[in-house]
Formats: sequence, C-alpha cells, structure tokens
Amino acid sequence: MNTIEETNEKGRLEALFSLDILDTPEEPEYDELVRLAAQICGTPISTVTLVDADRQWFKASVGLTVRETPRNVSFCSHAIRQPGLFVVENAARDPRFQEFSNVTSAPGIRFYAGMPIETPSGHRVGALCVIDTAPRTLTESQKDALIILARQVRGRMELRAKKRSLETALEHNRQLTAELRSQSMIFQSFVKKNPNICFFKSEDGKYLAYNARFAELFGIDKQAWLGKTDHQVRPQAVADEARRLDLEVLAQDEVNVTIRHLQNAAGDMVWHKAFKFPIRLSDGTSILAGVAIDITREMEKEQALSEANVRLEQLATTDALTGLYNRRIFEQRMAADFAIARRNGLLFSIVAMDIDNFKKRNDTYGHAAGDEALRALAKLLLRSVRAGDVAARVGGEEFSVLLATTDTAGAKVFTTRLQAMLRATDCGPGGELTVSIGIASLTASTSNWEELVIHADDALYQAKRAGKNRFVVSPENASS
Ligand code: GH3
Ligand code: MG
Ligand code: MG
Repeated sequence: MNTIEETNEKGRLEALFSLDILDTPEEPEYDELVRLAAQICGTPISTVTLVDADRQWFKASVGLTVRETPRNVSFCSHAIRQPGLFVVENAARDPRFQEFSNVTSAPGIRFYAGMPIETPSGHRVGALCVIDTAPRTLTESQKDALIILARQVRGRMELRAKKRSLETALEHNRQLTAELRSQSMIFQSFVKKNPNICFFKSEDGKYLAYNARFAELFGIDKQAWLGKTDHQVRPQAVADEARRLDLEVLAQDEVNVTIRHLQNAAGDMVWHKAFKFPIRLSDGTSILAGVAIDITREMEKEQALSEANVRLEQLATTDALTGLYNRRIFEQRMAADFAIARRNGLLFSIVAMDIDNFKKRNDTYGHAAGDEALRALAKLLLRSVRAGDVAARVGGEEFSVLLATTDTAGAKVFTTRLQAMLRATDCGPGGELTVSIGIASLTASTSNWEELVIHADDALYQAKRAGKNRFVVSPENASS
C-alpha cells in the first residue's frame, strides 16, 4: 500500500469502527437482503461483508457457514478499492484471484460480483456481494438490483448509526437531567435547612418561595404567601417600602444590605440584617432573592456593651458622691480651655474652694452629714455655672470651678453669688456651710494652666489665714 492508501485505510477503519457493527449478532433485516440478492442473481452465496484490518467479517450471509475469512483471500477487499460494481466472471482465469484458497479449494469460487457500501463520510467499509461456484455473468437488471440492495444495506447502517448517536444523546440528556435534579435537590435543602430567613420574589413582587424560617418569622403557613405580593399580605406602609427597595435592588447588580428592627409573630422585637440581590435568568427576566440573619443577640450584646462603656466613662470622669467631674477631667479641661483662651486672647478665670471646718462637722454630726453637705454644695455649683464652665470636686472637701470668658471681676460676682446662695441653702445637720475661696485669672504673664491653679490655691490659703468664709483674689490679679 502506498502512503495515500494507508491514510485512507486508517480513515476507512475509523469509519467502520464508528458504525459499531463488527461482531454484532445476526439481524433479520440484513439476512433478508442477502437472501433477496442471492435469489435475484441466482447465486448460491451472498454476503454483507465488512472489511476489517486483517479479516473480512460477514454481517449477514447465505450459502456460507463461516462468519469471517482472512483478508488475503478477500474479493471484497478488491471491490472496495473502487466505487462501482466489481465483477469477476471467472476467478480461475484471473491472475489476481486464481491462487486464492477459496478458489483452488472449497467452496471453489468462480464468479464474484460486489457492490461497495459507502458511509456518508465517503468511506467504503464493505460490500454486498453475490458469489457462484461456476463462471457466469449478470444481466443488467440483476446488476441494478445488486446496486439498489447495496444502497439498502447502507441505509440500514446509517439508520443504525443515527439510532446509536440518538441513544448517546438521550443517555447524555438523562445524565444531565439527573445532575440537574440532584443540584436542584441540594439547592432546595440548602434553602429549607438554612438557619437564615430565605425568600424569592418575582419581578412583579410575588413570593415564589420562602423557607421555614421565613414562615416562622411571620407566623404563616408554608404556602400562605406563595403567589402573593407584599401589598396583599402586609400593612400598606411596610409593603410600599418593601416594593420601593425591591425595585431599586432589581434595577442594579449589587447586594443591598439593611438592618431592620421588626416585630416577629410572637410579638417580640427582633433585629435583622437583610441582604437583597437580583438573580438574572437566561430568559432575560430577574428574580429578587432575600436572605436575612437574626442579629438580635448581637445587637443586645452591643447595646449592653455600649451602656457599660457609658457607665465606665461616667465612673472614670465623675465623682460618685456628687456627680461632679473629678480632678482628672478638671485638669484635662483646664489644659484644653486654657490653651484656647490664651491663643485667642479670651478672658479665663478659676476659682479654688475649700469647705471651712469640715473635719469638725464630720466629727460632730457624722460622716453621712458630711456627705450630705458635700452633695448640697455640688448641687449649688452645678446650678451656678454656665454652659462651658466646669465645676469639679478635686479633693475631699475641695472644689474648683473653671470660668470661661470671665475676668477677675466676673469671678468675684460668681463667688459672691455662690456664697449668698450657700447661706440660703440648707446643707443638712451642722447648719450653715461656709467656704474659703481663691480666685485667679489669666494675665499676659501667665505661662501655663498649672501656674493659674497655684495662684488660685495660694489665694485660697490666704483666705483661710484671713479667717475663712471669704474670697481672696490672687495678687497677680489684684488690680482688677
Ligand atoms: P479647714 O477649715 O482648715 O479647711 O479645716 P477642715 O476641717 O475643713 O480641713 P481638714 O483638711 O482638716 O479636714 C477635711 C476633712 O474632710 C477631713 C476628711 O475626713 C473630710 N472628708 C474628706 N472627704 C470626705 C467625704 O467624702 N465625706 C465626708 N463626709 N468627709 C470627707
Ligand atoms: Mg481641705
Ligand atoms: Mg477644709
């Protein structure tokens, strides 16, 4: 064989194998065709032969007992080398065949006529042939019949191949369907068993599906809302809002996240984090999908934490007994407000205050009476200061007041008024409560807030020395 023939032979064998017919059982439809061929041509033998790599195999035959023979004694191998009817009238006289064992001995072939069977791809995979043991010829109508019958064989083989590819497609389809069904089952149980609330709505707002958690939230039946819109099952205002959001979500391709506070079927208020997003279908329509996570416990925890933080903050910044700011906050505010005042040339004063003879009050009337007096004074201080001022308890019976945008004269007015109020206030057992006060105001020479505190303390000390129940202005501010 030359190279082209080898290439053709490879393609031919592939075409033959793809028919998947070799070594299959006998089939009446082929048997009938060979019987008809033998009858019409008046020959004792007829076969539908398929030419394999090194043998020829008979799909159907009459007059033969074997089902295959080696290719080196194959007449059909010669027949399939050309497209038309191949006739050998006397093999004993033909040098191509006279040495064939099936010519020299049984069955003693003399006459052969074979019509190649061609696949749609143009490969000749075998032949329909008639064989006789005596030399002879065929009439034109016998030749025609043989050609027609070969076409019938070919038609049947094609049908068989089509049936096979249909079966393959069907099997593929069956597998796909099974796969889809199992995927859909996975999805369904995913939604069903999901601990979160899941639902789907159509573009026109009808509920397509929802899970047990969703039904539980609204206290409804598994089917109750299917095919209904929010406007049919929820209060008007809620439905309006839901529809507005759904349309917004359907119009874009993002996940919409909202936190909601709503009442569940049991009447409890719950917190939900809700996610809504569109699912685009292949037919161009969309579905709105929603998932909601119950975050009530997290929200409660967060709330408790922030309340605890506020309490902690209060504890750290205020004095438990009086509710006034403590020394730490007073100093912080002092530092900040002093800096602002100095930078902007604002007036700024502080008042340092110490209760007179407090030890004696405690000793005589008891600690509780002392506490009561401290609270009474704190209340007065809170009432006297303006917004922006800071009143703080900076020690046991010591208080400081920061007076923003206030000069010494203003501080004196504040102090005098406070003392007058104190005289008029019932501070519990022990009678009238008096305080000694030192006043210091920001001047051009004050370099820092600590200096101002020292001046006020010095002035307070002088007030004590001078007989208590009075105020003294720091010498630095004496001229005002
Ligand atoms: P002076 O007029 O010189 O200021 O004399 P004083 O007795 O007020 O001052 P001293 O510093 O001798 O005593 C202050 C007292 O304040 C002593 C302390 O027990 C009392 N004290 C401090 N903190 C509290 C408190 O929270 N509650 C009560 N009830 N007393 C307190
Ligand atoms: Mg004191
Ligand atoms: Mg005192």
